[in-house]
Amino acid sequence: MKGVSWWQPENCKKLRTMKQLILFIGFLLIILGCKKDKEMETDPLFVVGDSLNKNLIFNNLQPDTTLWGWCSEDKFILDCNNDFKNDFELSIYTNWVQGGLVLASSSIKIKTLSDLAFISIDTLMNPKIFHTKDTLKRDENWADGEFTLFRKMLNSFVPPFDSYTNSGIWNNVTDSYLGVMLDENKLGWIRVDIFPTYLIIYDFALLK
Ligand SMILES: [Ca+2]
Repeated sequence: MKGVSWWQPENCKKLRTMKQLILFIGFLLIILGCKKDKEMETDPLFVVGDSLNKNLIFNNLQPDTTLWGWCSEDKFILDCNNDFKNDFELSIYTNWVQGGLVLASSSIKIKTLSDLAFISIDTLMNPKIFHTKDTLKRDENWADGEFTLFRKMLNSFVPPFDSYTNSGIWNNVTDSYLGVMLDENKLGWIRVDIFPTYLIIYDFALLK
């Protein structure tokens, strides 16, 4: 009986199909491997305040921006990823009485300006305070909308008169960072000083 040769046309065709399948699987594995590497590259520990991070879009305000909001709202709008679309707004309004000698009220806020902008908040809806070298994670509590950083109100109507009621956790907080996120996964920060009657914005950054 004659042996069956592999080099019959039908078997050659099968061999070609198998080769193509192996090549395809190999190609698929390479693609998946690259994707995993990329995910690992873009998901490192994000260290707040690390302006040397090469994956950052870093905006250093020169000079630093101070907002007073003296008897009218003063605000600063941030475009963290430089795409000409507004992302966040910091604002202050202070109201003074008795010829500007006595503070009647002060309100300092941050708000998101786009659907894909979020602020890291604590369980009481206060924007969280971060310091240099803190780690910001994607699984923080994130929220959009308007949030009070600090509010101060003069009590003129019930005892004890002329006392102040404070709310918000950003009371005399210096060289600290707001944690922000854009486009659902791009982490960033805004570095500020917040005082009861003014605030200073130093720089802001966002992962590319
Ligand atoms: Ca933007």
